[in-house]
Formats: sequence, structure tokens, C-alpha cells
Amino acid sequence: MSAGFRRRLLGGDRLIGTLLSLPSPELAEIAADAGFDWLFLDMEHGALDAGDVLRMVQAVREPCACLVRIPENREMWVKKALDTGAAGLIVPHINSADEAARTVHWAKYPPEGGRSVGFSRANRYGARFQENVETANAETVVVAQVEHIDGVRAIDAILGVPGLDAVFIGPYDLSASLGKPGRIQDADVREAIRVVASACAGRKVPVGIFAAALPAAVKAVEDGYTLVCAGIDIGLYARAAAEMARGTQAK
Ligand code: 3PY
Ligand code: MG
Repeated sequence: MSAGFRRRLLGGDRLIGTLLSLPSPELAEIAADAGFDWLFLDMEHGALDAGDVLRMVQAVREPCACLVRIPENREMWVKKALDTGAAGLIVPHINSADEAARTVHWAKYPPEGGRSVGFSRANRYGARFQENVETANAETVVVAQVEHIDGVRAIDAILGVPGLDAVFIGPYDLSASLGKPGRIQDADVREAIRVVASACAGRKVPVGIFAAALPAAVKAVEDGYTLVCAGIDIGLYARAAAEMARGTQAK
């Protein structure tokens, strides 16, 4: 658990992260040492299982925090991800207030919610059990991904869900939901993104977005997004590897 991360998020700090899709504690350590504020550990599209997430969270030191994108909005994934001691969750494909409310319920211990209580790394294997159940609700971050036009249409209701800390826009799935997969610069996709970002700004809810490469990440920061996910491990490695191979073979 990264105690200050939720406070920083809700306080409007700009928090730059990067997406890790490969199951490697070493990559997590490298990314944290590189200076990212947070790591997006991807169980949805990445090759990470719960054991991988646990070991990656263990490798990361504060103030860097880990947010786990669970594969789908189910209680089992919420508790497994939070039991690793990660700072919070990113939940993909939230299209309604009901769906967001379900996540919040599973992520918060009673009486606020219905999070299942167990011995895990989150409570230092039981050694800090009571402390964890008393502090986790205030420290656990719940982020809903809005990445379908249905979610865009429901954004006001989603933002009204108590306990939802931030919205994270998935431009790629959003483009697919508009029948334009991958065309994230398309005018309809940009307009849907604008609708979500301005609804969040109107309610003072932190809003994040995924940016695959540096220019898009810089633009996201300039546009005022506070939770920016800048790049993805496989893309960073692929670009650097190609540059190295090209640069040396040409000599
Ligand atoms: C998307 O663009 O669909 C994403 O989920 C990025 O994180
Ligand atoms: Mg997506």
C-alpha cells in the first residue's frame, strides 16, 4: 500500500505512470527507479497473473505506487489485486454507475463496502491486520476506465458514484466502440474523449488517459490530465531495440 498516493491523486497532483504488460519484478523496479510516480500493472491485456502482480508490487518502493488493471470487473479480481498491497485498481470497461458502484463495494471493507477480509501481503501477512482493515478504505484508489461510447453517455452517472476516485480514458477501446479501431485521432473519438474529460473537470474528478508514446504523453500533460500513463514496456523496448539494431548495423 502506498499511503500518500490517494491523497496526491485527489489533491490534483500530476501523476505520471507507465504500463507494464510483462511479468517482471525487475522491469517494475527499473520503471520505479526511472522516476515514474506510478505503475499500471496490466492483468487485462498483459501476461500478468496474481502471483506476478504480487512480486512486481514487492519490487516497487515508495513513493512509486502500483495500480493494477484487473482483467474484468469481478469481486475475485478486486480482492486478489488489493491483497497484493497495491495502491489501487484500474477497472476496465465501466459503462454504467451500477458497474462502478459494484467495484467500489468490493474494494472497500465494511461498513463502507463488502471487501472480503483475508490474511495477505496487504496486511503484512497478518502482522498488521487490524491496522490494514482500519486504514485501507481511506488509502485504496479506485479508478474506472471509461472506454466505450456507452460509458461516455453514462459519464455523469458514473461520476456520481461515491468512492470512485478517478476516471481513466482508454482511447483505443473507445475508438473500437465507435467502429474505428485504432483511429484515436478521429474526430468522433476526440469528441468522446473531450466529453469525458470535461465532465470530470466539471465535477473536479481526476481524469487520466493512456498515451502510447512521448508526444501523446506530453500533449496529455499539456491538456491538463493528472493521471497520465506514458508508454508501455513492450513499445518502449521495441523502439529502443530497433533503434539500437539499426544504429549499429548501419556502421
Ligand atoms: C485503451 O486505450 O483501450 C486502454 O485500455 C489503454 O489503457
Ligand atoms: Mg482498453
